[in-house]
Amino acid sequence: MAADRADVVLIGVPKKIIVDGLAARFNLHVIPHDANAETLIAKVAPAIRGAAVTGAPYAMKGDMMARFPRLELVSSFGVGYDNIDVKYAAGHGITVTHTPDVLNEEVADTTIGLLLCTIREFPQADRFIRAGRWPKEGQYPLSAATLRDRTIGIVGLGRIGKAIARRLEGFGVPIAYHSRNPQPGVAYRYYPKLVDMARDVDTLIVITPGGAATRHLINTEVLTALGPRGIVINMARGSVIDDNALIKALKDRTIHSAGLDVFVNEPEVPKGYLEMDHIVLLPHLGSASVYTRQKMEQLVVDNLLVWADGKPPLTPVPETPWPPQKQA
Ligand code: 8YV
Repeated sequence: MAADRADVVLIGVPKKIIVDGLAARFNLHVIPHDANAETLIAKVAPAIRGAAVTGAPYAMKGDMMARFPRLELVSSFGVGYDNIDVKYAAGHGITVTHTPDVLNEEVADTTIGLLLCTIREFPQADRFIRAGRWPKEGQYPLSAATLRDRTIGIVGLGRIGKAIARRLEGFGVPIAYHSRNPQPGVAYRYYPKLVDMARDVDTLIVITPGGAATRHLINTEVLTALGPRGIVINMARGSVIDDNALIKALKDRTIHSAGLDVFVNEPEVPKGYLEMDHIVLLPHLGSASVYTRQKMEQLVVDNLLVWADGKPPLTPVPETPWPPQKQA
């Protein structure tokens, strides 16, 4: 059914491309982040047929979806959608879309940047100059780690994992991967068990979806297997790492270092990480360029526009295939 001028809510940060793109076609209701939110939701809820969610920490859980009885489509910003209750959506005939592919290369670029910064200590060296230490202390110490003698294990060889692996091929380092199933047509060594891969490599790049299935995948057992040369790069979700285990391993130096782009309670970062100078922390920058974010925003809009034309949404998540099927 075509949905011209359908009522659509926007939950999250009112990003310009999304607001302009949706307001041109729908009755758009931007939910404010103040005491007026409840009043507006209560007023518009019966008419709402579409929603745009502009990324974590904003979410669309089942209790929120339940407030919109005519809801058909949730267009979510970001490739990860652990902030959206897709199980509830699947059970209620609601399609969820996300923004895959348009960010693959950017996130892969950021991963390589974070990897090199972590291995070669570039942020620490920058701080060394700014603190006026170079003239006093002489050359910044040689980095204990190098990419030259490393073996990389990628945790999650999806679209972004493959883009990272392609780049690493250019660096001439051996690559292995762990995921639930082996990937067809991939020559890298596959490990069905993460702990076995951790034992054989010294660098883990984590780029697997978040959510319950991967919670605390990187735990004490995996970090112990990784060993004292170990480096963990997390580009996935904070939930994938057991922070207590990682902080302890880093403090005790039972692994070498870590580069973290994501955290469980963003923008809060555990104090244990902030206190350590030998790791690298980024404020969730994976896809964060104007160029890539514009493409992601446009895809949020386009999914709603094609749905409004009665056509299949462009990028539904696998849990809610199109056309939607209401459970009996
Ligand atoms: C976004 C991301 O920064 O796409 C994702 O899953 O983690 C990032 O690209 C995030 O969605 C913004 O909330």
